Amino acid sequence: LKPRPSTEPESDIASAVRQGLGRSPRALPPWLFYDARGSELFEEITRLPEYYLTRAERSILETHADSIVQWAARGTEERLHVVELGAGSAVKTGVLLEAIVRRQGRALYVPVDISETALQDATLRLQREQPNVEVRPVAATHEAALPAIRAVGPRRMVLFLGSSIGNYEDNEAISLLQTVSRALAPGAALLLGADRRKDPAVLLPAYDDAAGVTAAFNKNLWSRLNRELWADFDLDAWRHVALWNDERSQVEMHLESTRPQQVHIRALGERYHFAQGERVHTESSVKYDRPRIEHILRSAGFVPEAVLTDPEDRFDLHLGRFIGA
Ligand code: AVI
Repeated sequence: LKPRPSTEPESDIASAVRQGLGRSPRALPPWLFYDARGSELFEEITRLPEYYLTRAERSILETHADSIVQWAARGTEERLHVVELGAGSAVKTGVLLEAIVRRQGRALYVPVDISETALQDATLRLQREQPNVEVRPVAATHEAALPAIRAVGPRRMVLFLGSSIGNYEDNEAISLLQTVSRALAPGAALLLGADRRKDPAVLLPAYDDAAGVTAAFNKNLWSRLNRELWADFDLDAWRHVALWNDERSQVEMHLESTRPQQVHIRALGERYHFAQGERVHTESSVKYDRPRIEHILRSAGFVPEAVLTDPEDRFDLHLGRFIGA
């Protein structure tokens, strides 16, 4: 195998890794986790006893599905259609789609995700389980998905669930919502899941579970680079680290080098030296208080109209109405 000829443009993955390992301290964007194996491991995480986020959000959706749909459809007789950003396996969405079908007989559902395998699984399952829902999957970044979102028709309910917003800095989250809102008309509804700030004794196990699934999810990043960028990361020489950053109100995941080592990434034509104990920051998951999320919503042109919470008071589902930029 030879490194790619330098005249060819680098793939998104190659340039993200070149940038991330070139800066100090080193950090990589979390979207790199989601190759087919990474998406599978994430699904496993959502079923872990320690990872309360998915269960909490599901319980909110199950309890309030009909009133959420009523709220989203307020002020219009038109059919409501659903766009989901970062849909993944779309398991939680089923309960909302059922409520929409109860209201209007059928629905159009556009799941957007960068993982094609997760989308395929979701589409096949929904087609089997919910024949009254037409599924139009879009494997793309949010930006690239805008034309597909516009094509859904004027009355849209946009879902951004699972506290995925927490993987972005606030200014990035605002510009992501602004980008999406370019495809929305005033009156459109946004459902935004946000994990709440709480005791690190609850937060940290959710990102460092006893069965080691989150550690495998984090380390799978190196397996992906070994395969896709012809790198030679030795997985045994790295440790999964989850820590609480109180000042930034976020759980952080890092990969820590357990010895001094050199890694060759052939597709980049680079060798990287890592000191013993050096960390590569792989993900931040912000934990919110309500004013912080409301600020993000307002800055992107949404009025926060209501918040729903799970019975254990851990997770919030914010209902925002788009009023225009
Ligand atoms: C997708 N995202 C919201 C998850 C989170 O909680 O930040 C990803 C994850 N990382 C480790 N565990 C789960």
